[in-house]
Formats: sequence, structure tokens, C-alpha cells
Amino acid sequence: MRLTLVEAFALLSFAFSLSNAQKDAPRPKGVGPEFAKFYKSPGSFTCISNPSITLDVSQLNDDYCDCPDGSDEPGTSACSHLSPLSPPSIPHPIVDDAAGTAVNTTLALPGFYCKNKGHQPAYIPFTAVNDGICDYDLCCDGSDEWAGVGGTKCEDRCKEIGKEWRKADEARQKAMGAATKRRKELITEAKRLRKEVEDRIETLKTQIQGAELKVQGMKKEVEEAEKADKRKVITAPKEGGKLGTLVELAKRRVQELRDTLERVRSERDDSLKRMEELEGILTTFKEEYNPNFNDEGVKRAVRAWEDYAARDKASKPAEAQDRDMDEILKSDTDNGLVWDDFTAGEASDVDVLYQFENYLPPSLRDWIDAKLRDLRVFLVESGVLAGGSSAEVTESKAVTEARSRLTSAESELSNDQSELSRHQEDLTKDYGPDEIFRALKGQCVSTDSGEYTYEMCWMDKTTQKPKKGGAHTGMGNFVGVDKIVVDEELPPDGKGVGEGERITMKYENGQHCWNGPARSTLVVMACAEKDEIWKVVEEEKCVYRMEVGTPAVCFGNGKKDAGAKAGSDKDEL
Ligand code: MAN
Repeated sequence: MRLTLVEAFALLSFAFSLSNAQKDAPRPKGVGPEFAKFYKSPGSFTCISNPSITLDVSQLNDDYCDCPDGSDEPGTSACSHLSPLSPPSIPHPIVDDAAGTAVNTTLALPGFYCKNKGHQPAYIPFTAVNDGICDYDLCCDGSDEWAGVGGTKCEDRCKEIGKEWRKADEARQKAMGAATKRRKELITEAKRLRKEVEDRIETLKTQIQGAELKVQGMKKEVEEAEKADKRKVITAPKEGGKLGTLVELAKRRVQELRDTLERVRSERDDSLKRMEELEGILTTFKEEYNPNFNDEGVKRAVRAWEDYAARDKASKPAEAQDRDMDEILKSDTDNGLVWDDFTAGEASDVDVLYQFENYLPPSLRDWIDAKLRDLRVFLVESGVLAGGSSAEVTESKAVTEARSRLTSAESELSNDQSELSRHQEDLTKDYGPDEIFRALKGQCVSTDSGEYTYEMCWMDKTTQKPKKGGAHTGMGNFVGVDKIVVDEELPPDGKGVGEGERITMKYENGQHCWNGPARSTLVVMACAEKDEIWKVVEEEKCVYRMEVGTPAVCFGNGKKDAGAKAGSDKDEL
């Protein structure tokens, strides 16, 4: 569609005049800009939540409540008896006589709108309109007392209040910035800690696989050592017994022979060296003597040497012989002969002789062995035999050592397994939003209150210590993270939990209270620049509530829920 220049101009002028008319139409007293659209139709007004009811414009703000939702009295307290919009905003239906339909009695408007020029606009409850009190905290321009009831005059204080508020707001913003930064740092730290746990889990899994194999190996070693024990039959003499003495003698004799062999070999090697030296001298002598000197003695000596040299040379010791000798000269242990296995902690000679199953074929021996063990256990359990027999006591050193290696491998494995399940469980724990409390876990904050110093350790415990001295009283151990909705007046310094949903930590099962329950603490948190306990109250006997500020719960939007009222000068972080 193409417009002519004149048509376009005409349309533009219409739109301009319309928008100007809308902009210019004065809003009735007490109406906020977001509700202005309901008050535009000239001459009449339709109740906002009850479109079936239309009133004459003169009925607006005439101090008489015509609309069931109070929307005809935005600037007076005439409808202030109706339920406020929020909170609570649960409608209370009643039957509208005229229409016969259900209507609700909840106010359509949030309150009387104070423009508060120079500060922030705000809604004040209708009950406060023209009540003779200047409510500067919400209505700094004093417009809520427009009727001057009883001569009340509220001057406009928005300029100074606004200035002060902006100054405080700047500080709040700064603090909020610092708190948000701190929260980010905590989240980074929490992530790092989580990663550490995850990595440790991976390491432990590998470690456990290795430890399991080790345990299996050690079990085999114990079995082998036990089998070797059984194979020893008579070779297990007791020190001091006949066989033990024999073992001692054999051990000593073997050592003597080894020492002698070593000495003889070294003497042999020395003699061979001397002989080689002499033979060298004589060879030189024979080559260098002068046969022209007719010295019979020399000639005889040379001949004798030639005869000697012509004879079979004394053969050098064969290398193989030397190797054998090296083997013999090795220590007994290196030769696989562990004397201790035959002496220390062994059964008496008689015991060994009576271990008759050792003389039997292996299959029968194992069967009898099992039966005998069962019988022994039965006799010990029935009190016929005393516990701990020579069979146990006389276990070989090799078995004892293998068993102790197995025990320590098993305990290493079980330590790793319990550490693994501890870490796996930790990953499923509730550490709050972004797992932030991981970063704070174990850290503590304390404050003095009344006769006590109170301490709260994140995800750990709460305690109470008398200032005069004396022992700590446990006020509970950490149970879990939770949430509650609170609705509390915020102190002027903002150090309180305020209004809205708040994260909590429960601490239970503290020290038992005389004539009361086990002590418990509910920690309610709100956003603050640093961790601090604001308030401790003993709500009931031994049931405590701590209000705690921490950047861990600063979610960037500030505690809007706590200071959502427009223009509230109680906005906190
Ligand atoms: C101590 C403190 C108090 C508590 C009483 C109960 O004095 O723990 O908080 O109320 O014991 O006997």
C-alpha cells in the first residue's frame, strides 16, 4: 500500500497527538506509572479486576470504596481494609450481589504511589495514607499526607534523603562487587577441590587394582610357604633339641669347610703367581747366558732348566673348576640354604615326629589335615583344648613373614577402599549452590554474645564457650544444607537475614541439654561481604539460631527479595 505525502502527514499528526494525549493525561493521585493505562478513558472508570463495574470519573478518589478491588481509590485510604496485593496475595472470594459472580477482595494496586522526586519512587500501604504521620522512609516527598489531617504537614525531604541513600547505595554496590568477586573465587576454589577429589578417586581405583593383585600374590606366597612347611617333615628341629643341635653342628661344619676352601684357594693362587715369576727369570737366564764361558755349573743349570721346560707344564686350574668353587663359596642363603627355617620358632622334635600326616600322600594328607583342624577348632570352642597350639606357635619364619606381608597388603587395600568410598560419597553430598561450601568447609567464624563466645564451623559443628572460661559446649554437628523462607525486618546496617528465601545449614545432636533435647543450631545465611555471625538466639531451650553473613550466598541480584520495595532505603547487598 502506497501513501500520498498528505495521507502520511495526516497519519503522523494523529499518532503524535494521540501519544501526547496519553502522555499528558494526568494520573489520578496515588497511581503508579505502570497502572496509568487503567485510568485513561475520559469520563468513566472501569474497576481493574472487575470489568463489569464501570464508575463515573468523579467517583475516583472520592474517599468511598466502590470497586471490590479498591482500584477507584488509589489516592485515599478508603479501601485500605482490603487485603494487600502482596504478600500475602491469597484472594478472598466473596459474592458480588449485583453480578452474582465471585469476585475477590484483594487490592488491585500495590499501594499509594509516592513520586519521591530526587530519590526513588515507592508504594506506601493505603493504611498509611492521610493517617497524620509523615512516613519518610517510604514517602520522602510527604505526598502520603496530602490531606493535612489534623494539620499534618509533611515537607519534601527527598533531596537530602535521596543524597544519603545514593551515598549508602554506592557503598552497597561496592560491597556487593567485592562480595560477588569473593563468591566467584569461592566457586573456583570449590571446583578445584572437587577436581582434586575426582582425581584422587581415579588414582585410588588404579591403586586398588594393584593392591588387589598384590593381595592375591601374597595369599599365594602364604600358601606356598605353608606348603613348604609341611614338606619339611622331619627337617624342623627345635633349637637345643637333638635335631636342632645337629643342624647347628652342620651349619658350623659347612662354614669351617667353606673357610678352609677359601684359604687353600688363595694360597694356591699365590704359589702359581710365584712359579710364573721364577719360570720367567729362568727363561731370560737361558736366553741371555754366554755359552763361550766354559762354566760347567751354568751349563748344568741351563740343561736342567731345559729338561724341566720340556716336561708337561703344570696345568692351570680349569675355569669350570673355579666356577664350581665360586658357587661353593657363596653364602648359605645364596645357595638357598636358610638355616633359620630349620631352627627358629619350629616345632619340637617330638612335635615334628608326631606330625604323622606329613608321611602320607598329599591328597590324603590335605584331607586329614582339614579334619584335624576342624576337630581342633571344635575342641577349643568346646573348652576341651586351650586356644593356641604348638601347631600355630611353631609356624615357620617364612610363613610368619609372608602372612605379615599379606596382612599389611590387605590393610593397605582396605584403607584405599574406605578412602575411595569416602570420596565417592563426598561427591554425592549437598555442598549448596555451585557446591560453594566445599570451599568453606572446616573454616570457622565466631562472635561474642551474652555470656558466651559462639563459633560456627562450616559443614562441621557449632560451639558455645563461656567467656568466663570453662569447657566448650557442642551445639550440634553438621547435618545438611537446606532453605527456609524468612520475613524479617532488616536492621539499618543490613546485617540481618531480611525477607525471602534463605539458605540454611542444620547442626544437630550437640551436647545433651539438662532436662531438654540434644543441642541443635539452625544457621540462616544472607549475603555479606565477608563471613560473620550477626546474631545468635536461643529460640527454645538449647535450640539455637544463628544469622550468618557470607559472600557464598550473594547471587549477584543482591537480596532483592529483601528490599524489593521500590525506593526502599533498606536495600542491602
Ligand atoms: C548452658 C547453655 C545455655 C543453655 C543451658 C541449658 O548454660 O548451653 O545456652 O540454655 O545450658 O541448661
